[in-house]
Amino acid sequence: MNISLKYGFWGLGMGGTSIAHACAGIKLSAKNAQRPYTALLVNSNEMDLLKLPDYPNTKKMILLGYERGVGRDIQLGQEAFNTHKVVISETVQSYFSDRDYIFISCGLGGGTGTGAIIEAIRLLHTTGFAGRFGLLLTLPRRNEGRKVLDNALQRLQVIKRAMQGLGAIVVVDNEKLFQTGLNKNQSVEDFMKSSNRHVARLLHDLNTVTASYKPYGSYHFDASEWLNMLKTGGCLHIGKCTLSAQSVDLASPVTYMDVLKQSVLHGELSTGYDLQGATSSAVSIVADSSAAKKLFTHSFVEQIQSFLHECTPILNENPVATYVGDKPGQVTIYTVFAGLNFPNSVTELTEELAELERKAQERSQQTDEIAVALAGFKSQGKKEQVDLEALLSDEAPSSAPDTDTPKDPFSFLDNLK
Ligand SMILES: Nc1nc2c(ncn2[C@@H]2O[C@H](COP(=O)(O)OP(=O)(O)OP(=O)(O)O)[C@@H](O)[C@H]2O)c(=O)[nH]1
Ligand SMILES: [Mg+2]
Repeated sequence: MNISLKYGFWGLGMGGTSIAHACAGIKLSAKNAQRPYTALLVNSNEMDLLKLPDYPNTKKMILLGYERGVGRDIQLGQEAFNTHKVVISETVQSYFSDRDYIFISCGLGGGTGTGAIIEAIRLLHTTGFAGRFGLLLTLPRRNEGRKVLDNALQRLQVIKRAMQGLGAIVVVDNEKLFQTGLNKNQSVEDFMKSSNRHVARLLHDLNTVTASYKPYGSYHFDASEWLNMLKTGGCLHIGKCTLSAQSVDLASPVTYMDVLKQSVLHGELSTGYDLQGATSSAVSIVADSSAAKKLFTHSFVEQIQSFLHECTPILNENPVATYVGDKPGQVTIYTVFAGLNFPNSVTELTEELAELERKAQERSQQTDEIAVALAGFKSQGKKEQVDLEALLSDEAPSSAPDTDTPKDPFSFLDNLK
């Protein structure tokens, strides 16, 4: 098994470091335990960083002075990053010096990763990585609350403006993964771990297809074309489906086109893209040698090409590459679209936040019944005391006890022998 590109993953914050760590944990293949990717893990929270097991191909950096985390405060997250920027910059440049492509990985919504991401982009852009890095971003779930949604949207707003000047953005929509992948008996932590492995495996699979399998037929998608897609500004949408070779009947395209269409519609990591805006697309199909002979006919490839053309009518090319793989009886189809706008789940997040803000506003305008009741309450004890003082001063102002110099309660000490 070979890889096309040597990736480096730069994880920021807990979500970002967890995903980067999962990517560094990927082994080349079932037979080869070598780990082909490296990860630099930067977090403020020391405990979260220590929880990730050490591998020879990972490096951890704690943002000293902020070890307890920054509590979802993006200004503080940015400050923590900037405080250590010089050392981070030196580390990034030496640690990633042999890498072909870097992913900045960040769970949007927290303080550390989200606070640091714009600075991290700036850093890579100005230290020799311009044009060969992209973003791996998670979108928060809809129920994560105002602060998290607000943090994520603040950064998405900036990234949207800069989108065309950056590399690919791979969006991992946690809500989508949660809705489609949650096993009801799983804890949230286990779910996160399995979804991080899913992201890591998918990126690795795409990176091996182009380098590991024997091309079948005239066209093949090579590492430089894959790198070009990763260098394309905008979101990268990935679809994947696996069919049993037996279930495919060439005489009836519905036996494979339906599954393929569904896989593009739903996506592996996020959904809701306007595919018509794609600036490039590619399909890679891997089948074992006997299935390849049977399936990879002109009409099969044309069916898939015409589907791609329907999705992206403005593109001149709809490349479909076919390969011979090693999984008996299996056909795997990967579809990739580059140069896309954000998925519509970003719009849904803005709507969710607007709704939460509206509810908060409504709540703050409600009459505070408790405050009203408290304002109307008058202490009887206080009233009596005031009345008594008034009485004393009116009736015998001169005979009032000497209140100016209160009696020293400890004066008896003076008389002790
Ligand atoms: N897919 C995935 N998402 C995660 C994971 N951990 C956190 N997230 C998401 O990332 C968002 C940000 O959370 P963290 O990464 O913990 O935040 P942080 O950057 O460490 O920031 P602070 O803890 O506020 O300092 C969360 O709201 C989740 O939506 C993970 O392991 N996998
Ligand atoms: Mg954290």
